[in-house]
Amino acid sequence: MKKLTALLVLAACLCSFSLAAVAASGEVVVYNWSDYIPQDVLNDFTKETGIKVVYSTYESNEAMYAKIKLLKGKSYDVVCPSTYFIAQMIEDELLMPLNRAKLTNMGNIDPKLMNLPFDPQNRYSVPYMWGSAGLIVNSAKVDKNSITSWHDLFRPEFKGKIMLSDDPRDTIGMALLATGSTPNAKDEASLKKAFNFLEKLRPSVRVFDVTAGKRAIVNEEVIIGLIWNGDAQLAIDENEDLAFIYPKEGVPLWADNFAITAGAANVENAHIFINYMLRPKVALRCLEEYGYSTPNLKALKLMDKDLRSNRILNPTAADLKNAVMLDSLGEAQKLYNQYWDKLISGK
Ligand code: N2P
Repeated sequence: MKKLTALLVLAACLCSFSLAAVAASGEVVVYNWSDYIPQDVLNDFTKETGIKVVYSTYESNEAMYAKIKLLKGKSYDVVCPSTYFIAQMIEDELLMPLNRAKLTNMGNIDPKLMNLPFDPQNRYSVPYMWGSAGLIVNSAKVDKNSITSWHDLFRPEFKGKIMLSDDPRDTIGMALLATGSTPNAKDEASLKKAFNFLEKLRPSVRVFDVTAGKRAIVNEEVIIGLIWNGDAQLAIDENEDLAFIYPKEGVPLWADNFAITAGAANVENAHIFINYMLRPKVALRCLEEYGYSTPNLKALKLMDKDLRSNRILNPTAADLKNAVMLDSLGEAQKLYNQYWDKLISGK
C-alpha cells in the first residue's frame, strides 16, 4: 500500500512537472513603450519561468497601432496601448479576450481604473501604469514657483527654449486645457482654439519630440516644456535643477494597459507574463525605476516614505484638480488628425 502511495505521489509530481515544463517553455513576444520595464525584471521573469522574453519598444500609440494593424494582430503577443487606443483595437479585432482565470493577480489593481467604458469588465486589457503630461522647467534659469500655467510658455525668456511632445493627444490635450476646454473635446471650435495656441507657440519651440526632449531638457538646450511625469523623473535624476510642475489649468492623464494581440502565438505565456507584471513587488520595481504611477494597490502599500511623498509619481488631489483622463475620440479622431497634420506640416 505504502509503495502504491509512493508511486502515486511520484506520478503526480512527474505530471505536474511536465505541465509546468509545457507552460514554461518557449517565448513571449512583448511590444511595449520604451523605458517602461527594467531589463532586470524581464531577466528575473525568464529565470523564474523559463520563458524567454523577446522584447521591443515603441515611442507612441500611433506607431504601435499602425504596426499591429499592418500585421493583423500577429507577430507580437503582448502590447501596452493607452486606454484611448483600446476601444479602436477591439473594434478592429486586433486584441484577444483575456482568460481571467489565468490572471490571478488582477485583484491587486485599483477598481477605479477597471471596468471603464473603453473596455467594460476588462475583457481585453489590464492597467499597467498611469501618469500625466505636465511641465518641466529648469529652476536654475527661472524661478520655478513663478510657473503655474501653460500660458507661462509664452514668456519671452522661453523663446526658442521650449520643447513639446510629438504625442498628439498630450500636446493637443494640453492646448485644449490651456484654452479652457477638455482634452477630450469633440467640437471643432475647441480644437481650433487649441490649434491657435500651439501655432502661436510654435516659433518658440526648439524640440518637438518626446524622445529627443528628454535629452534636450537634461542638456539644457531647452529650459521648459511638456513631458510625461516618468520622463521628468528620469531627467531630474540626471539634472537636479529640473522640476516638474502641474499647471493650474490641469494636465492630460493617461493609463497604459497590457493586452494580448488577436493573433498571438504564445497565448499561455502572454498570460503568465501579464500576471507576473501584476505582482506587487514587480510593479514596485517598475515604478521605482521609471517614475510613473501604479494602479497596483498592493504595490502602493510597499512604497517607502520617499516614494510616497514624491509628487511626480504620487500626485496630490490638488495637483490633479483639473486633470482629465484621455478618452477615445470616436469620429472626432479625424478632426484631431487634421489639426495635428496641419500643425506638424506648418501648412
Ligand atoms: C514610457 C511611456 C509612457 C507612456 N516611456 C505614455 N503613455
